[in-house]
Amino acid sequence: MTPIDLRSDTVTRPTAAMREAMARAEVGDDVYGEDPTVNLLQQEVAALLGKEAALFVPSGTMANQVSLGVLTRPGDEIVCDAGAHCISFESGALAALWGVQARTIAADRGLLDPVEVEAAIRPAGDVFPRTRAVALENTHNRGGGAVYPLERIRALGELARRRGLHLHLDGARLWNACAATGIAPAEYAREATTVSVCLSKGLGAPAGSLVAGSRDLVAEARRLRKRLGGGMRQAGVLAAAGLHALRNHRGRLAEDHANARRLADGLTELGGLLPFPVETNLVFVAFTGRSAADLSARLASEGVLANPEGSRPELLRLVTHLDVSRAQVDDALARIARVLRAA
Ligand code: TLP
Repeated sequence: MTPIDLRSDTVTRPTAAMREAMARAEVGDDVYGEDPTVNLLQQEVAALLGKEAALFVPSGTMANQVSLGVLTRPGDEIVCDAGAHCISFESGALAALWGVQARTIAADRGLLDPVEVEAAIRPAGDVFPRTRAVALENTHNRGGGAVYPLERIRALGELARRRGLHLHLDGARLWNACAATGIAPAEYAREATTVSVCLSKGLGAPAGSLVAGSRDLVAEARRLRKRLGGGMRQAGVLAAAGLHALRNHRGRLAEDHANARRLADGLTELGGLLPFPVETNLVFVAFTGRSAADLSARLASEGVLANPEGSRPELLRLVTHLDVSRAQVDDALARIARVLRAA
């Protein structure tokens, strides 16, 4: 029985065409700035995001942390949603690397409200941490793949400007937000001081993320990347995969979203409770009286891989992606139905 892997959109394997692009890539030493394929990828992503410059880094975690590292100083505070990836799933990096703390807001679907953000900004004074930045996530992972309304981002941008704060946008799945709404990446990124985007989620590249911002900030990000050991040498083989993904796989994200909706409908028919509407490629589901850990183990024995989401004991997360076809979604639903019947 072939497993159907719905744990994450990070599990995709490079396609044959992507591997070919990787094999053909022109490369050089990127620590010297001499890898032409990395340079091209950085230019393309900067242009897509409407920023002066961009920097290729190995992972989304490094992209977020290098961004937050350039925006803050030790003792500063950032404001973000309580479930934000940059504080929930990055091994305590914000505190460990930069000496920065987070003031969190329990935001509906992870989408920050400007009024609540403003209330969370510290007053001036020696005793207070200095609020330095607001961190957003679009789409929001723990918000079930929620898409930020553009107006909300604009309002947060206006607030940040008025209060002298930076805005960091974790756009690991920004491409999914764009596919869901038709809004251009640069529109979502306009208000942000720094933006991180991933090539290895929905786009299907084997590794790689970028940080985008002003030329000066990106130069500083380059320094922090080196400090963290993220200066890669002939990284053009990875950048080539990223370029291929950007040029060929953004257009197909709508398929993943349609598959996610199909999965969600099927799960609802099986008695699953969906805490959030499905807007993109993430599906959260709970089955009353069943722990997600137990269900995840039982599903694995039927060849359906899905992880407990972690924020509630009964919540499972299922993710559609490049390596899951519509037929496999139907097959997964049939297998899930069997597991639910059996136990
Ligand atoms: N998220 C992973 C897990 O860490 C949860 C996943 O499977 O969804 N920002 C966001 C919004 C993310 O969802 C992720 C990955 C990252 C950053 C970090 O990217 P990587 O894994 O490349 O460090």
